Amino acid sequence: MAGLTGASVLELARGSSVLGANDARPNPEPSSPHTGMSHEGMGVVGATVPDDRYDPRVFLTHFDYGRLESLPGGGTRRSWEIVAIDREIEIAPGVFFPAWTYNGQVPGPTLRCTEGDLLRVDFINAGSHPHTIHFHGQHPPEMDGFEPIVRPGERFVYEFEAKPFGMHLYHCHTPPLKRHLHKGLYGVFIVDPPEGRPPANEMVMVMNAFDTNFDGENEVYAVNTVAFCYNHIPIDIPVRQPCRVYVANFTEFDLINSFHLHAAMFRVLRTGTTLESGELTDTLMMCQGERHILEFELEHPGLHMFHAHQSEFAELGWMGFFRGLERMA
Ligand SMILES: [Cu+2]
Repeated sequence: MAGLTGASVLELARGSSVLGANDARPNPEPSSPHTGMSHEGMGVVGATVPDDRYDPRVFLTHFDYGRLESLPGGGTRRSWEIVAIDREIEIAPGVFFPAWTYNGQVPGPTLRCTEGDLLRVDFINAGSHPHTIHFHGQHPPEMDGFEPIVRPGERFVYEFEAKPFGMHLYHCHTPPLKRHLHKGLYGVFIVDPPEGRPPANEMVMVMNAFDTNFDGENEVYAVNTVAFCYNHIPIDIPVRQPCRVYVANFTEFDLINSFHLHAAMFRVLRTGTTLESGELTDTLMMCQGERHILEFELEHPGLHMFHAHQSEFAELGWMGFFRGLERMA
């Protein structure tokens, strides 16, 4: 796959029987206007059509805190309803993928709570295959989500205390795991420390990829599902203000993925289970299931590229830009 441009991805994907191409769709951005790149550069032609269930620009900064109840003996219960649904999603302009989703979106909603909360997740399987939700973190094994397998039409309620604080994950754990994960059943699960974290511009980035022709290799790579989405429209952030990115790797089929930031460096809080800033770097390697909090400030205004440092992944969709601004609009 090495060396393919986004345009080639599109041609490749159109050759697949499971994918549709909408030739009537608008083509508002034939290149990246902020970089002046043409088809000789990286990117895709056209744009994905906004979706009522999922927009990567909304997903980036959206945290689902659930429904809150105060418990009689003190403390807080947070509840969510998560429904597994089969759904076709657009992963690049005109490239559709037959996903299995939590609540109709890939990744699933970013669940957020505070250490010590009692969590209740009502899982309903409205999909066509058996699924579960396996949460990372500490909890009784019977709430771990590798069993029971929840069959289509069935439901299961997961209940456990949120701990330890950190950046965690959830995903389906039904065999064959590789297939259930790759189809889109995963999401981010953030447990905040009781005292919270310092204020920052917070974002969630899930590194993922899609095997559009089912050959066991990925054709499209991204953060937050849509190839080059933050390349077409950069993420605006104010300069000299703290930013915090919750990064997770859910890429299937490839052994590692990575996050590389240009023109700035970030501090790594590994697995988010610490309040102490760790290593200062600009490139972080991550295995599937690894997730870390990255904290940084942009010193200078202007475009700061970020991407996988595996060039192949970047060229196939996993790249974008932060745009540092002196003043936010
Ligand atoms: Cu599953």
